[in-house]
Amino acid sequence: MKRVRAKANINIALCKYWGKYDELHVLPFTTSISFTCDAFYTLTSIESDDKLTQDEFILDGKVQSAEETRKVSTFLQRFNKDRNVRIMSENHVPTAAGLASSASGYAALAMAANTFFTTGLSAEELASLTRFGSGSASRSVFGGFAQWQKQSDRITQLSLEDDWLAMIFIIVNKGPKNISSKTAMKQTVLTSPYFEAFVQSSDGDASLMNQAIKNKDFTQLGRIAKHNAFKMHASMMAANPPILYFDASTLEVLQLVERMNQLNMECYPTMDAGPNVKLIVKRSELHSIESWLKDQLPQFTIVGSTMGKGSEILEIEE
Ligand code: 2P0
Repeated sequence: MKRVRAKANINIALCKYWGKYDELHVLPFTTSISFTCDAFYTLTSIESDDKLTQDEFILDGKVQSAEETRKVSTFLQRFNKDRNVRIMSENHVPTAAGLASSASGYAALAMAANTFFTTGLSAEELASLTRFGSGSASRSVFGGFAQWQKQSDRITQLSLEDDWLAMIFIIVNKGPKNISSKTAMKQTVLTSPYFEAFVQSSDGDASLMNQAIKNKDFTQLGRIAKHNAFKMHASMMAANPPILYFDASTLEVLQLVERMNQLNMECYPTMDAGPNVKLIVKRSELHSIESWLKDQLPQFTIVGSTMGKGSEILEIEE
C-alpha cells in the first residue's frame, strides 16, 4: 500500500478574486493577493488499496456521495491518476462559512496528488493546476503572500516575511453559506452594474498592495484591503437578484472595528463569501487585540493567526 499525506493552510485575500473572465480555463477578472494563515488547515491523504473498484472520498470521517467523489476524481485526472485511490481529508476549518475550506482542501489534495502519482510539478505549476479545483486554492500552495495575476494562470510567491502581519478571525456563524461563491460570482459578473468598476479599480489596488507588502507598510496594506473587500461586496449587492453575505453580527463587528480605530487600535476588516470578519492586525499587536476582542465579543469564536507556510508533504509510505 502506498500512502501520501499532505497539509495546506487556508489563505485570505487582501485583494479579492471575484469573477471568472474565462470560466472554462478558470482565469480571473482581477489580480488577487493573499495572506496564508496557519490557524486553519486541511490534512489530506491519498492511498492505494487493491480492493478498491472505484475512488473513495472520506471527508471528516464521512464517506462522500458519488457526486462529491466524482469532483475529486476528475480533479485527480489532471495529475496522471493511474489507479483507484482512497482520499481521506480532515478539515480543521469551519467548512463553507466563508473561511475558505475549499482553498486548503484542494491545495492539500493537489500537493498529495503531485507526490502520490509522481507528477513532478514545480510549485508554480502545481498552483496553476490547483485552480481547477477551486480558484482561491491555487494561492494556498504558497505560504506568506501570494499573487494570482488577472486573466492568467500565473500564481506566484510574493513575500515570506512573517514578522509583521497577522489576522484575527471573528467567527460569527459557523453554518454553511446560503449561496456558493461559484454561483454568486457568476451572478455578479452577469448582472451587477458595479462589477466593472470593481474590476477596473482592482488593478490600482493590486499595485499599491504589492508596494505595501514590499515596504511592510501596515497602514497602506490595511486601507487597501478594507476598501477592496467593501468594493467586492458592493458589486455583489448590486447583482440581480442581490447577494448579501453579511448578517446582523457582521455589521455589529464592523461597528466595533470603527470604535477600535477611534481608540487607536489600528486594525482593518476584510470579509469573503460569508458573514465572518477577518481583522488584519500588526503581528506585534496580535495577542493584545485578540484578548481585548475575546472580552468584548464573548458570543463569537475568536481565533488569532500568524502567517502560514505553503502546502507541504507530511508523510510518504511506500
Ligand atoms: C478570494 N473568494 O479571493 C475570494 C474573495 C471569496 C471572496 O475565491 O469558483 O471558492 O472555486 O474558483 O475559490 C472564493 O471562491 O471559487 C473566493 P471557485 P472559490 O479568496
